[in-house]
Amino acid sequence: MTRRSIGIAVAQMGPVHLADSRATVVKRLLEMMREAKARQADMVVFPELALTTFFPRYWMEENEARDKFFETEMPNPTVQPLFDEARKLGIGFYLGYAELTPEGQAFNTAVLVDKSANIVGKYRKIHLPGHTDHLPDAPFQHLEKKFFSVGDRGFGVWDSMDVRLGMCICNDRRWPETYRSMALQGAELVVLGYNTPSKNIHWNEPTHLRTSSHLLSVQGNAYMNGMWVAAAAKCGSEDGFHMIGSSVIVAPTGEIVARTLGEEDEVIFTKADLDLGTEFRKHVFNFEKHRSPEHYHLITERKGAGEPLPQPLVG
Ligand code: CDT
Repeated sequence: MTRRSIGIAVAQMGPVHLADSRATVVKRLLEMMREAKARQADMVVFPELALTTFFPRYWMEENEARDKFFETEMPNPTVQPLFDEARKLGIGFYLGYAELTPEGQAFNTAVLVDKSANIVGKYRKIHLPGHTDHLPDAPFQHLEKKFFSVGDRGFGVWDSMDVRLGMCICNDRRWPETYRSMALQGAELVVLGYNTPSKNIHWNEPTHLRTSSHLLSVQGNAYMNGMWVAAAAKCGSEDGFHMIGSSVIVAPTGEIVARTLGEEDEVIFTKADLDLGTEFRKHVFNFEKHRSPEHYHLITERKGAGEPLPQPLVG
């Protein structure tokens, strides 16, 4: 019997510098989209905030950030060639960008575009890392909490390109709730983009841990939810600020089946066997059979850690 599969490509991006125009970036994305299609991809995953440098590292007022780095329309004339090429080639994509709504709300957003170049899904990042104040002694800032509002759409899934898929963005990938919320809606694949600085500005975290914790997060959550995960980095040194690469495609086994080698623009591909996920969700992670939500109430009742729950006396 033929097994269900989807061709997934991840298009990692090397650095985008402050001086790089959106048009130059779109050219790079187009080139990788064509390569993805040539390798039989049904869809290609681009990074978080793919169209510009990772601007939350710079201190500035909101208005300046909005003028320089946000999109008020998607698609817009600069990004339109990507939509046109997707329609021509018959390939879907995930694209992360900074969204400014007509009402003036700012989000760290990703869209899911199908093979006819229709936007079929939109996700707004929920787990925003960083801070709102200026940290003059830090080597750089991480101002996502200043520039963006927390996403207002929850964790959705979409049936598109013959797969049920969900989206998240960067820091979301470190939180188990992200994947479980989508797995409980039957997600077979989660796609995401990220910009992860190799230095932690809050403590002296050894650099190698930045990559290993990224991999642990996506591999562990892929396995524990019986799903495929495809993660695309923007990486390398943007105007001297280095970010990790290691874009990956992870199977429901938790194993990495494709990983980038370098820190430049690079496409990786796999033909993902969707029935493999079904096996995991039928057996070890059969939610219906084995989950006990009556014991999980603290997960939605509490935000931070609190007092222990009263326990019956031993015996
Ligand atoms: N872009 C983004 O969300 N980056 C974060 C940095 C975390 S710093 C503790 C990430 O999770 O990769």
